[in-house]
Amino acid sequence: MTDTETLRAHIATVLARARDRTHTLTDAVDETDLIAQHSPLMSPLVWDFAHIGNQEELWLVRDVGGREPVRADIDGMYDAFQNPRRDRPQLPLLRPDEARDYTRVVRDKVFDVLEANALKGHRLVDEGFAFGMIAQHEQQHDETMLATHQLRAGAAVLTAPPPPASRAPVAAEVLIPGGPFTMGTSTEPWALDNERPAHAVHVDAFVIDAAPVTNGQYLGFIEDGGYDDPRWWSDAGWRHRRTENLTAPAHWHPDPGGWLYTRFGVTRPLIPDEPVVHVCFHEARAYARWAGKRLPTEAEWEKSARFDPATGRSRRFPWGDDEPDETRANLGQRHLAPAPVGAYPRGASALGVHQLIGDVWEWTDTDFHGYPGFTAFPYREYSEVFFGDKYKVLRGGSFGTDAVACRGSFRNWDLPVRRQIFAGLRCARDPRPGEAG
Ligand code: AVJ
Ligand code: FE
Repeated sequence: MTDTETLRAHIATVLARARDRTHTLTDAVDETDLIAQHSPLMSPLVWDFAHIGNQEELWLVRDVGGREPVRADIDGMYDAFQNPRRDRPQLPLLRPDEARDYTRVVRDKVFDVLEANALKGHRLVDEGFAFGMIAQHEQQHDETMLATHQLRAGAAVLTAPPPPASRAPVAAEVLIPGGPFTMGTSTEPWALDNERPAHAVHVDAFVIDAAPVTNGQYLGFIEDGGYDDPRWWSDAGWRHRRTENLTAPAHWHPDPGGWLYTRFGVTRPLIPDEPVVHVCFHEARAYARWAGKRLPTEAEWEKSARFDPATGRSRRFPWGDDEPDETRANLGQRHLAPAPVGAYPRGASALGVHQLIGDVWEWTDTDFHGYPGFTAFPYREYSEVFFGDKYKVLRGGSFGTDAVACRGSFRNWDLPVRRQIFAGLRCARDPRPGEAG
């Protein structure tokens, strides 16, 4: 096979994987459930479904393919900026069967375009970028739809085997040496605009947790009265904790026998060594303060994940440059839960930090900004319009993130009050005197 044929086959595989997942998420519930709004924070599932098709039509059928529109009349309805999530149920949306037909018609045309395209000669198609961007877009909405499933009431409809039960020993913390490292990328072909360009960043020596904070550790914060002690919270965080009356992560329920939690319609006792999930930035920050630590900066997180002290290079993933597989990371909704600490020793970074990729998104202490030399590509509304001090960066991906939309340089962001996403944390701290060698 030529390189172009190999790339086409790869694109076909990731597009098909995304569509299979979209169907898993939408076939699992009935028509009423697809149209319903399960939370004002989320779209009806059927909006995500048709929006996936509409973005694919805009970029791959019309722009890359130069073909006639399939449904130009629905562009406005599926433009996320014209329609806030809470208003989407009121739109005259495509019915579930129409959304299914529409996305299939678009996909058939995309395969046609893919066959005809040289995948080089223009920045949008070089190395299949636009196709990779659209596969990532569908997977991002699939993760959002999975979060909608977590918010919907009723019996369980999704199934998956549990994450690996193995628990390799993991140190408590790892010292990361001070010095420069390369942050971001200029070579990763499907990296999105906000991951670019590669640039040198100096980071002072710091200490980072070797694993995400677990339910058991987080319970220590709760039992110590952490939710009632303003010392651990920022002013904005404390105000938010009071207005929303936060007392525990979302989906936790106190029970005479201990805490229970509900996940995708099933209620169980907490697993103590499973990473905590469904905490907002304010809770993550308060936990870190209580623990005598802080959240890592985004640069610290990325250095922990990518820096190889033997070569001075930044790797694509913690374990090296090879694509993720099921022995390295808990990704892609393969399991419907984060894996216990120690489940992925083969996924550890060069410096011995575990479970950076997959399991839970990790809140960082950094606002979402463009890197030096950032240019919006191919559209400002992907990243640039969110830059500023309102959004916090999250890193690493969750069990609901597909491998195509996850790498050491990948950046996610959300408001500091959001906790419907699959977000947890790990802590960092400054070295103690003498500790940094
Ligand atoms: C990168 C996850 C914040 O879902 O809002 C989907 C991804 N952008 N459609 C989001 C996205 C446009 C985005 N996040
Ligand atoms: Fe979108």
